[in-house]
Amino acid sequence: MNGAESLIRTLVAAGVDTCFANPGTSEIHLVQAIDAVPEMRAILALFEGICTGAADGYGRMKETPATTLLHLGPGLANGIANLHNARRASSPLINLVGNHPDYHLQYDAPLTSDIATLGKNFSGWYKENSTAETIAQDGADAITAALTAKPDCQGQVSTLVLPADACWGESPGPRSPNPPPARKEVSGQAVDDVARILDETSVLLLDGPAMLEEGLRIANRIAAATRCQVWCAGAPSRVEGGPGRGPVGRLPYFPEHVQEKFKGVRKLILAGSLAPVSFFAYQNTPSYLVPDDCDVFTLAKPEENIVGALEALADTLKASENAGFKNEYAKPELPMGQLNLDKIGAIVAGLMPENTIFSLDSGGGRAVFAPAQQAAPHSWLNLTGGAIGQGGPVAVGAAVAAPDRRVIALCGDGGAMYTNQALWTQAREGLDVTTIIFSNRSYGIIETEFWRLGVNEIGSKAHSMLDLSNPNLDWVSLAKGMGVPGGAATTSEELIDHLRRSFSQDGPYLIEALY
Ligand SMILES: Cc1ncc(C[n+]2csc(CCOP(=O)(O)OP(=O)(O)O)c2C)c(N)n1
Repeated sequence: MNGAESLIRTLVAAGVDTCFANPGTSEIHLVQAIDAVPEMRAILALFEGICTGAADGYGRMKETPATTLLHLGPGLANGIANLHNARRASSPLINLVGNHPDYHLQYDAPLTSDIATLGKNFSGWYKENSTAETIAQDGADAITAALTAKPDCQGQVSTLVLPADACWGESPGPRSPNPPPARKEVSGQAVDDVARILDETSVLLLDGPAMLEEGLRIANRIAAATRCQVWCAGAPSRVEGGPGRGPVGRLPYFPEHVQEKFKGVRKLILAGSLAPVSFFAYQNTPSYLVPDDCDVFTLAKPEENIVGALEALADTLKASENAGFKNEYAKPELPMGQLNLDKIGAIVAGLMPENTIFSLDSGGGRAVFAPAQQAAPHSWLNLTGGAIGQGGPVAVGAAVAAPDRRVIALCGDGGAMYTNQALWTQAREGLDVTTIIFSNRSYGIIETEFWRLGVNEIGSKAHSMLDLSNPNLDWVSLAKGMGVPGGAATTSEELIDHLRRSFSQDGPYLIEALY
């Protein structure tokens, strides 16, 4: 058996059975090995940012890694923006990147580049000197690393750069999986310290696994027992929402709104989160957003057992099992007439199927968050690292990971153009993804930021850098050209019709919502 096949068999034996691929010549033996191992699913994407974003979405939903398959430095470079988002999401993910053998690198052939400088940027674990002897064990170690929470990288992207001769050389065969890594437990002292100080002036700030169903339920029991508030960080990788999962206040985007929200808060308790900082620097606002008169306590660090710490805290407080919040559905009324952001939010929340997975990008999709909270059970995947073009690719991976659930990608027209090839993979794989394009034909948020930064006139050249018209993007035609049906909506009635049509049929659908 060659090295490539020993690697693929090792991955599959450990449950890593999905590969989002865009290969080239240096990966041919890996392609051949994937072909030879029936349990490994291969999904082609036509741009590497789709492969990396899809692997991120898959990891967030499945909590086990998928792999990418990328072509040397340039292929990896094309995928980096979404690997940055994946690192910020702490997603388990394994990059397989082909490379020239050592003896070929010295000649500086055209595709030679410094892959380490690219790969170490976002990888918690990086290896580039595999041989046919070590490649299978390297694969097992890449999985362990991908599943390990670490304080220094806060992410679990493993990158295995594979010299072609490690793939084609004779190997000793596959390796057994390593034992699964466990999160570090929080000390009883930390739990007791927090239990002593929690009161109505406290905020429990959640992130990471605390945003899943169990963590939210326990946090709301603690809130009911102590009258503290429960907030989540600005962009947790995945938030479980819906009736019965408990209310959670979300930190706003703009720093002055965060400062406003902190009024009256004297104690901030971090549960898997970091103290909030401003997304960008502004001349008249601080970067660090915790007010001077608010003390910060750490219940659990991001790499620790956060849900276990919440459970121990609830036990210490003797918090009742019943957190007291309502377990009822509250579907918004469907509005009529010309679309605006609030109406789109209400319509999507009003019609969303149970257990929808939302994949958020730039654009107006945030308007869906609040109305969806009590409308139906769902998962919400945030834009974690601010690198736009995540929505479509993450939707691909989420749909592959959870084929029995509808995925709704909420994308700005600007952000969606970075990675519109996601539509082609959705069509080819028959994925149940409904894409809503929030079409304002501009880079709207940047225009807003322009005014905030004190620039009170946008000249014609500046305007042309923010304007997406002339020519207008025809999203319905773009989607059709990649095999995805859909339509445009300027009114609530049209949006309602398109959503109903999409939810009544299998496969992808795209709606351009002009507002
Ligand atoms: C990879 C990357 N490139 C550029 C940006 C800067 N950027 C932030 S938002 C934005 C425009 C978003 O436009 P759109 O998706 O149409 O949403 P809108 O702001 O109009 O609601 C850009 C270019 C970014 N965040 N990430």
